[in-house]
Amino acid sequence: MKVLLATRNAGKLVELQRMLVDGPVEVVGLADVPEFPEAPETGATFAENALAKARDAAAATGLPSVADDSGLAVDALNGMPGVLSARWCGRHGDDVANLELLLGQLGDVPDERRGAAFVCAAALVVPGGRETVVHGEWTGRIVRAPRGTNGFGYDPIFVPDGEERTSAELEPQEKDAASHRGRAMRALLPHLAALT
Ligand code: ITT
Repeated sequence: MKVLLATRNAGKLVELQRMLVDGPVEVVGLADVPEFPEAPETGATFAENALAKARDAAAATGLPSVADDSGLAVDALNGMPGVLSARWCGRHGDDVANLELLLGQLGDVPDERRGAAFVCAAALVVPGGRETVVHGEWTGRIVRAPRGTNGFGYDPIFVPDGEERTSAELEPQEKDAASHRGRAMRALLPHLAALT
């Protein structure tokens, strides 16, 4: 059974493929299917956006589709950038500008008030069938300067609880074992297995 990973974010795609490579289904990316228009991300929640993206992909391709909507919720910014994480600086997908803006907004906020969480909602939509949404969260804090080259997005400024390294300094397997996306994908696995 083929399942489409409906993301245009290269960093996410690498992680999703890595997590599902030994899973119960064969995963394909958007590069393997005919192009279709990108769904606008207008939802107020990660779950709404993930479902909208997975529904669009399933309708356009006829394949069971998985979409991930994720972001960083920063305590001192009342949970922002949240669903706006990919375009916090005003340009979609400019990871460096997003991260620099966020660091500037936090400024000198003391360590004890630099708490944050990565959040992931993952949706699985089967054409004409079931819709499933699962969640994963990864708590930690925001450091004062970026460190590390692994991962993508806000990884260089996020230190997970119990760690001194940023998530961009973790090995890929270490990130997957603890991350919001890893948790969500492990929750999705039984639903993927049920497709076969
Ligand atoms: P698709 O909708 O095509 O999947 P997107 O980049 O638009 O791609 P989102 O709207 O879900 O996806 O944005 C997620 C943003 O949150 C992403 O651009 C990163 O900046 C950030 N993010 C999510 N997961 C992350 C992770 O594991 N590490 C670092 N940053 C992450």
